[in-house]
Amino acid sequence: MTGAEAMVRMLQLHGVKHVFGLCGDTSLPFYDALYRLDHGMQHILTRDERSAAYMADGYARVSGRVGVCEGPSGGGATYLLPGIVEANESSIPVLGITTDIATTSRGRYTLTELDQEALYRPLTKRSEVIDRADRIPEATRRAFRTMTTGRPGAAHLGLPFDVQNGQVPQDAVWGNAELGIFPAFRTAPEEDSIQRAAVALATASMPVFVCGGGVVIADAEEELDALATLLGAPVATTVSGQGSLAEDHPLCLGVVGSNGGTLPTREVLSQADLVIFIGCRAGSVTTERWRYPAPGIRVIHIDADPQVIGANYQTEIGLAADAKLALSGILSEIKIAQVKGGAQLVKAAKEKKFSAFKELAGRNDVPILPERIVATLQEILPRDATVVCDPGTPCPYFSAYYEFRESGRHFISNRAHGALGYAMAAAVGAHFGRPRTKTVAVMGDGSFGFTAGELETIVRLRVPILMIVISNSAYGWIKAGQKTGFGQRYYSVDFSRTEHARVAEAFGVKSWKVERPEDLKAALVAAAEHGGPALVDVITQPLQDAKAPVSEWVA
Ligand SMILES: Cc1ncc(C[n+]2csc(CCOP(=O)(O)OP(=O)(O)O)c2C)c(N)n1
Ligand SMILES: [Mg+2]
Repeated sequence: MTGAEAMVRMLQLHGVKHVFGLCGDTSLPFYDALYRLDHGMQHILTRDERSAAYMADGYARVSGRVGVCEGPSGGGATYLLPGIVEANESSIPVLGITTDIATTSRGRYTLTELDQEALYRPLTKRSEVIDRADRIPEATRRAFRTMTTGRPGAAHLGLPFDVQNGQVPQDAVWGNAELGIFPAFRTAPEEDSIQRAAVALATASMPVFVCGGGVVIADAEEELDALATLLGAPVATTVSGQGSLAEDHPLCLGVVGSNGGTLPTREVLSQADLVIFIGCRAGSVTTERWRYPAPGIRVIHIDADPQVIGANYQTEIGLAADAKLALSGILSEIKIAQVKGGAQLVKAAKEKKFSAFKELAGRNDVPILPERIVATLQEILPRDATVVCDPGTPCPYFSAYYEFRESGRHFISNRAHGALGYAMAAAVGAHFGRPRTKTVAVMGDGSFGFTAGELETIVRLRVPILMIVISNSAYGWIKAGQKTGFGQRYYSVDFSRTEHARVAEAFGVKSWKVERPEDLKAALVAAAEHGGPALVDVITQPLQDAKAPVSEWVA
């Protein structure tokens, strides 16, 4: 068979069902193989490779399967990059396939020539441009094994034109479907560290868990619930860690940190005498630049990546292991745990946080307050809805105030790099990954401008997502930074108002524009119940005037 055919078969053998991408000259043999072979995969044609990669990312986050995206040489390879970086840094397995000029055309000023392997190398767990057709199967197996084992992450495979047309022996084409699902080949912690962790947890007076994305990635929600409940210990999460525990669980404190954390949640963290980081890098946002928890606190750190442990906090007990295996190990070792008073602390903190929120959500201010949007969506969306948030207004507001009442991946935001223009495409991918639940994209108007062309894809494929635009005619987050840190010297942050609903309508999306708070609920209900793609443009209070849960501005 040809190299292109072998690539298609290798994807199929690893359980791939969806490929997001955009065509190009160097991709013609690959596309022809996709056309000719019976493989059961759906190709989702996008209007920008950036979107294709974000779709693959959103798909992987909700499905637990490797997301696959593809694009051609040159511009395709450079445009696919942002989504690959985000996925890699967020520990999400996304395979980026780029096609390339023929190996025989290298060094001759061939159109679109680029050192793709070098370009992707620092941004992926593995980058490989395959120079011989017969190496395609082995390189693909290596890519899947790399992406789904250890700390999950992205990989890149380059397919030169002549390699796609080369020959591959039939018997080389085999794969392991288990490597299409993550995490694969989980690693267990050492016996001794499990016992020490169990003793430390049982004897601490107020252990507090701080969970990053790793708990949901490892599917360790049940084990976490059991351990936290046994101990009576609060569970805080990072933005990416939402879903580690259902957010209405009596022990779930919600999001801590500078983006979505609030003073009452921070106070609970300050009461801890032992912090257990799980699948969490203890980075700048989660820890408010390494101030909360305070340095010097006793720390247990569980992470699949040993590099993370002890990087930011001196760590008493490190468990370089899969979160599910580590937590169940500790659970089986804890003898008599005295139930701590975590539930009371959590209850008091949440009451404080939500009473301030509810007051604002109930106001009839024009422009509409962000709190009103969050509260209305909380009221009308199904429990298991997936919400994808862009940076700007959406991320901190949903992180702080929207309660995801089912554990698992129901909240998605691109927290590694926070590039604008993520949510619409990631929501499309999330829909393909979990089509039976409602998927919602909440965008800033800045983000909408990055990604509007993808409305055509959404209409063509009739993707029934609900899109909400927070319209404030500004790069509000930066404007808020100029307000609080730079004496309100607003410089080059305002743009003109776009009629997002009319733009979407022109693409064929059913749309609403809402300016008055009393009209918000009816529009959101109608849009959520509309069977196809729907968009609600909400004229919203400028972020610099809002009481956003962003600690830099509160202080
Ligand atoms: C690609 C990219 N460029 C620049 C930034 C820096 N940035 C962070 S938030 C923000 C403003 C976001 O504006 P908008 O999407 O309108 O949301 P708002 O803050 O107004 O709610 C900018 C420019 C970024 N995150 N991503
Ligand atoms: Mg804006």
